[in-house]
Order: sequence, then structure tokens, then C-alpha cells
Amino acid sequence: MQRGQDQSIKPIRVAVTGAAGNIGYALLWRIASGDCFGSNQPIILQLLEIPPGMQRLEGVIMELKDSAFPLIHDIIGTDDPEVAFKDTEAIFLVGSRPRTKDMDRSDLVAANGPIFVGQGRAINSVASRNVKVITVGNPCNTNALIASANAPDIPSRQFTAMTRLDQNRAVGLMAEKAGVTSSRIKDVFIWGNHSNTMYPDPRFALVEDQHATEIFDRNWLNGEFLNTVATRGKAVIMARGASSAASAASAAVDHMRDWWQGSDGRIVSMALPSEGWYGVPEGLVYSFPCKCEDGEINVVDNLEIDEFAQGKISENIQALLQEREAVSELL
Ligand code: NAX
Repeated sequence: MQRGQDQSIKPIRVAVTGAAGNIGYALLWRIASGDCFGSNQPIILQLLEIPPGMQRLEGVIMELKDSAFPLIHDIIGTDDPEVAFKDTEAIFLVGSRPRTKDMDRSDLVAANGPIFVGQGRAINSVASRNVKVITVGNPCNTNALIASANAPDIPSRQFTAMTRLDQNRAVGLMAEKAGVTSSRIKDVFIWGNHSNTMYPDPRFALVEDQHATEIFDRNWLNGEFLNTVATRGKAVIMARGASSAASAASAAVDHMRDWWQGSDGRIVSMALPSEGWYGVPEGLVYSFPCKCEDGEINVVDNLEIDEFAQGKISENIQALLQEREAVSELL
């Protein structure tokens, strides 16, 4: 049987916001080809844009149709969040303003926060009660918090933010340095905020089953490695003249795939509302080491924390508390 042809499997509704943007252009093709929800899972795509983006979205929908994906049962394009999120099982909140060279983080919080109030309310009204939400639009941790706060009927654990791109950057760097492929690197993960305070933790990472801390010099791990991961987004903007798009889409697929299908025992990075793990204040959307199984995210809550890691964890708590304070009227 050709893939996607099993008529007994009911299609799921998947929403992507900012669908006519750069990340959307890479993400939609990966979702449609089965990379996220499995090669037999039919999908109805529900794509949200703002009115100025609707014409571009029409073009994107034409191209999706022209790709003749067997898994795609229907494609809906709309500028109404209640149409886009209706009965959705999975939502990618991508749409928002990317940071430009002249913006600092507080400008970004102010520009994008209000978008997630309206979208959170719409999710609360019309999405499946089991919906899984990944927030990509920046500042993604705080935007996820805003969306969740405005969706009181949906458990806050179902609202996550993406730090998988940062994890993938860390994996790529280690693989390059060790001269192996990225599949040989395991269990390096991100603490905290998707911003330059994040901490890519190498202490439990394995390279070909050997501890990364035995292979790499500690000064490199806590210096160049950490700084390169934390500032990679900016480096891509400087080189490409535009923010990361294909790699961000790929990371969003990795995040949702692992949540949907399981992380196979591997530790993965996901930002989700804290339940007090590692002293992170309750409710703060913070990236933790996680394992996924049966559609659930479980925080790995028993890792040892040394002085350096504690300093970085605390720095990220402070940064996220400040962001939360800056949007307090939206919560
Ligand atoms: P683009 O500007 O190419 O696309 C954004 C799209 O969103 C546009 O088509 C715009 O019309 C649409 N949009 C704006 N407001 C909307 C709303 N209220 N509802 C629906 N659609 C809306 O940006 P792109 O490069 O795709 O980046 C999207 C977001 O991802 C940005 O906020 C960016 O900062 C963020 N990123 C997050 C990353 C992460 O690791 N979490 C990394 C990559 C990226 O920087």
C-alpha cells in the first residue's frame, strides 16, 4: 500500500501560524511528508496568517497542492484564529515578528506578546482538549506562557516552547569537534530561556558512548562551545541577512515528533511550565531535560547540579522572571 493510503486512519488537524513566513515554508513540507506525525498519519493542514500575508499564503497553498502529498487530506488557509485552531491536535505557533538588528529583547517582548493573548483564547475556545502546542515565535518561552495563561481550560503542560534548535546546534558542534556524525551524540540538552543566557549542558552528553566531559576540554565546553551555541542565532542573521529558517523548522519537527511518537529513551530539550523542578519557580516556561513517552513529556528531575550549572540555571530564572514581569498585564 502506498503511504498515506490507509483509509482506516482518521486525519488529524494540524495548525501552523505564520504559515507564509520563512520557517513556515520549510516546516509545511516536512509535516506534509510525514516526518512529524508518522508516514501513515493523514493530516488536514490549517494555516493562519494575518491579512497582509494572505496572498503569500495562497501561493504557499498552491505549491503544497502541487507537491501532491498522499498524507494531506485538506488544506485550509485563514486569517481567523478560531478557524485555524478548530479541533486541532497539534499547533505550531510560529507567526510573529522576527527580531531585526535594531531590536533588543524587550522590544521583541512588547511587539509579539499581544499576539499570543488572542491566539491562546482561540485555542481555549476551539482546539481539541488534548492539543499539543509548540511555540516557536520569539520570545518563545514567554509567548508560550502568555498563550497558556489565556487558555485556562487546557492543561498548561500542553503548551511548550522550542529550545530544540539550540540543542541541535550543540549536537552539531560536538559532532564536528569529535569528527563523528550527529547520530553519535546523545543527551546534550538546554536549560532555561531561548536567548543568549541559555545553558547547553554537556555534563551528561555521550559521544559514541564516552562521556563528552572526558573527550572535550572543560574550558572549551564552558567557553567557546557554550558561547557559540548561545549566539548562533545572531551569527546566522549576520551571515545570511535573515534569521534561521530551515534549521528552525527542522527543530520544530524534531520537538513535535518526539512528543507525538516518543524520544526513544533519549534526553531532549523542551521548555514547559515548571512544576518546581530544579528550583525553577512554578509556572515559568523553562527548558528542562525531558524524555517523551506515550504522548507525555516527563522532566528528568534527578540530575546532579554542580556550581557552574547552578549559576547558569539561576541566571535563566532571573531572565525569565524579568520577561514574565514585563508581560504581567497579558497573563
Ligand atoms: P517571517 O517574518 O518570515 O514569517 C513570520 C510570518 O508570521 C509572516 O508571514 C507574518 O505575516 C506572520 N504573522 C505575523 N503575525 C502573525 C499573527 N498574529 N498571526 C499569524 N501570522 C502572523 O519569520 P520567520 O523567519 O518565519 O520566524 C518566525 C518566528 O520564529 C520569529 O518570531 C522568529 O524570531 C522565531 N524564531 C524562533 C526560533 C527558536 O529557536 N525558537 C529560531 C528561529 C526564529 O528566529
